[in-house]
Amino acid sequence: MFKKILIANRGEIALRVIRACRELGIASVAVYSDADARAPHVREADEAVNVGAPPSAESYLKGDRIIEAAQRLGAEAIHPGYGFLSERDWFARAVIDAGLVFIGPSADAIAAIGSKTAARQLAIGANVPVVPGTTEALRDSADARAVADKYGYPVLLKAAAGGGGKGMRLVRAANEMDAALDTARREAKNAFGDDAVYVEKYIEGPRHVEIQILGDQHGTMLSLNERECSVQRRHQKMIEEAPSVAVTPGLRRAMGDTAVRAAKAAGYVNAGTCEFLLDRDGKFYFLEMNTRLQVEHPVTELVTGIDLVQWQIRVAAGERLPFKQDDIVPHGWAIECRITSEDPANAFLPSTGTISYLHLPSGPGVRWDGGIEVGSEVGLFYDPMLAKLIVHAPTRDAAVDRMHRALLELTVEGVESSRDFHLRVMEDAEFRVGAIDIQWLERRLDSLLHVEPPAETKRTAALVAALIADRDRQAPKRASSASATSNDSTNAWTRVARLEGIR
Ligand code: MV4
Repeated sequence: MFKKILIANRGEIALRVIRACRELGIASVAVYSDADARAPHVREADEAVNVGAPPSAESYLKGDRIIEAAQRLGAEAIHPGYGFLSERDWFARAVIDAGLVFIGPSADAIAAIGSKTAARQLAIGANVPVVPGTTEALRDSADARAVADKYGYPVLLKAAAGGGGKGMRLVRAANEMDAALDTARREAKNAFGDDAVYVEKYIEGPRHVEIQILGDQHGTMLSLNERECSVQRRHQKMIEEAPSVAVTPGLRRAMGDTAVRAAKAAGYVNAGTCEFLLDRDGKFYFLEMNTRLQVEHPVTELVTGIDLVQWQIRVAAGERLPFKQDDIVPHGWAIECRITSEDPANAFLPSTGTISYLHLPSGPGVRWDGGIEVGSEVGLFYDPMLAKLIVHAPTRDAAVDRMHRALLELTVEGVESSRDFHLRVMEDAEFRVGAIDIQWLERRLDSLLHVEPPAETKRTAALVAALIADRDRQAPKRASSASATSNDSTNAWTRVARLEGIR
């Protein structure tokens, strides 16, 4: 086993990896930018190295500097977390060339899976169902129309080098093709430096269901079953759960076997994820493969009982997986909410500031994977995800109730957060029964943001507002005009109640 690992990341995922290291008796090295000198991951690691200025391009993306730090401090392996350098094949290669271990798949596997058209070809070769469409880049719009006629409208244009929805364009009829192809090419060129675009048949109203896989270096490749990730906005997932209400035991086996076949065909080792669209008829289609640990890995950990980060480290050190596929049975239900510093009432605009107060949920079945504390500065340099709140309970109903309870316990002050938005989702009747697809959140957003607060909250808010008004009448010079006189929005009332009443 390794004696020391460098973690090429920040925030909650750096802390998550530090925790795994500590449990395995491995020393941890953090890296940090000037903006993160006092961040929790720097304090919690055994050692820490400054790698540059606040912008990611000048610190967390400086692969050479990070590798040099690992060598200098005697780390034997690098864990990339997610985002930043985690899916850059050149970084994985540079780590190996420096005589270190990259905790993840091989550089060649990352490169092969990174191209969407190459991944589709690989999937087809492994008898993995893909969405009907091409595996070659389109030549021109006449070519595109000919292909679309073959599969039938609507079709989607997708960037060959892409992923995550960039360079994607829906085409409903032939007369839209020219303009859509131009736009898709321009977006693809800007985002990936490659304007190659291909065509897929458009699948209407599917779910996003993904399979977690885990493989060792001795030929064992396992499916750790599905996660349901349909609740997302503009390709940003907001809520994930495991298992999925749409997946029967038979479908779970079929999707798991498929994901394992795709991973083996790619020569994959370590943890990875196969993304699928699951249509209304229960048919599934391979979309793409993510060659990293994912943000939502905790829901899989809670229902399988397998510590994914520990096993990433252990298989990277050459250990064998001791599990058999039949041992992996989901237990209960897990839900994760991504708590972000975004203002749902204001089009999810990122909010900045200093965390001035923080009360964390706890109690039965509650897990907080966070990267913030009181005093943390939340700026615009990095991702707005502050933490993940994850719950585990025997059934989906109990998990939704538990998440609602845990969100009620959570207070974040100093920045706007998605907490109230997540509460509204837990109260939503459609979410409650799992009637969700990839368009559900955007369809439902307006009504979610304009619900009446519960009677209990309004009563508390009214009481507190009356007390403040009374205080202000007695001491007019100390009056805070903002709180006592605002009567236009229930938000201001609930904020007053939370600030003054509950604390
Ligand atoms: C699709 C699709 C419908 N039909 N492909 C979005 C990002 C990229 N990973 C693939 N995406 C989609 N591909 C076909 N043929 C719908 C989406 C899609 C989506 C997929 C997963 C999760 C959320 C999504 C939101 C909008 C569109």
